[in-house]
Amino acid sequence: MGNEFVLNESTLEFYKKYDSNLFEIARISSCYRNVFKVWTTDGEKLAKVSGKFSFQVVSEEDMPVVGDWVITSKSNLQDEAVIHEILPRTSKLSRAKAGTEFGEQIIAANVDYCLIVMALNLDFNIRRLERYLTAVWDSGATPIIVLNKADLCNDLDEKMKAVEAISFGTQIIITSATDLEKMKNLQSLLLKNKTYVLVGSSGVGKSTITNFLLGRDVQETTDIRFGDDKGKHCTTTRDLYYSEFGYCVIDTPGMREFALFGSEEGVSTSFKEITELALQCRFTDCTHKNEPGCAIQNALRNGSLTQERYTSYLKLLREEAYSLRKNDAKLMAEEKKKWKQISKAQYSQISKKR
Ligand SMILES: Nc1nc2c(ncn2[C@@H]2O[C@H](COP(=O)(O)OP(=O)(O)OP(=O)(O)O)[C@@H](O)[C@H]2O)c(=O)[nH]1
Ligand SMILES: [Zn+2]
Repeated sequence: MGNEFVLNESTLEFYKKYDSNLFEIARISSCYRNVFKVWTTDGEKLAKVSGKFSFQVVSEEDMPVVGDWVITSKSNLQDEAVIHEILPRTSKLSRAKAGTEFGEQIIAANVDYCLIVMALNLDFNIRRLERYLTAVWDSGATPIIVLNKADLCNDLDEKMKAVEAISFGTQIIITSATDLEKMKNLQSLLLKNKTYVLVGSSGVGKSTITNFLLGRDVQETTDIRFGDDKGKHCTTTRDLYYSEFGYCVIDTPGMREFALFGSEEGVSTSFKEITELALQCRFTDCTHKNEPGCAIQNALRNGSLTQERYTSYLKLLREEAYSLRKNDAKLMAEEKKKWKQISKAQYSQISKKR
């Protein structure tokens, strides 16, 4: 298990420039400070980045994260692999950094589907679902809505209608940990060779569902020990799991704080009807406040757009703009750092010549 992963065409294309006798493609299954766990064709191994790799790291995003495909070479040293390059990411799930820190922190890469878990009882909240949908669309992964705890819900039809109204054809699956048929149905819908993550608020049943999907108790599986940089020992579990059914599930602690980050694209995808309405406004620069012929104000008046949803849209737009501004500042800081590095390298060249 685990070493049968299938690579897509672009991955193989990327790999072509490497000598397959010396290098292989591996997938990051866990990250620690300077050590990684990777799945290789010979199973799971520890890995570190090469010296050249670490020299080229400018920001955190240049470091491998769970789910990354990487090029590794084997070293004789205790069967430790060396990471040379990260393959282009097809998706990245991020969280905005806390407080005054700039930018995004990538939690996982190359996720195909994101299961947004919402409980059908107390946790049920359409505005929160909108937020998750937006963030998932931003990440490059495809959202799937999982409505869990169906056993605790007695107005399922009503709630389904509310979800359908905002999800634009996103797949919706109803589950309950108490109903084996429903759980098996969810499992049967997951695709081979695809990578899934579960997001959602605390207590909605993510761990319960993950355990079922992997057919085991994740908390109790394979702890391995290894020495870190300082020769200390730490015990830890991995974050990327291969199921015997052929799909992967990433279950990483940071995912629990998966929050908004990124472009306005996610907002316009998850609020498609508002984006489309805005195109019908008489003025192309309509601010949708009091201009004549404003399609959004019209929709609000005739009730086809609810005030709650429009408020939610404006709020998410504002947050996205804020995280973008934070990121701009971060990019500028990185650019500066890069130039410092370059000029330092040039300086040492000059001093060598002397
Ligand atoms: N009645 C009912 N209880 C459920 C269902 N799914 C999970 N639970 C219970 O809800 C509680 C929380 O489930 P978890 O799987 O730990 O939820 P989580 O989303 O992983 O929570 P965090 O770890 O806090 O993020 C547990 O007591 C579960 O047994 C369900 O479908 N129906
Ligand atoms: Zn308008």
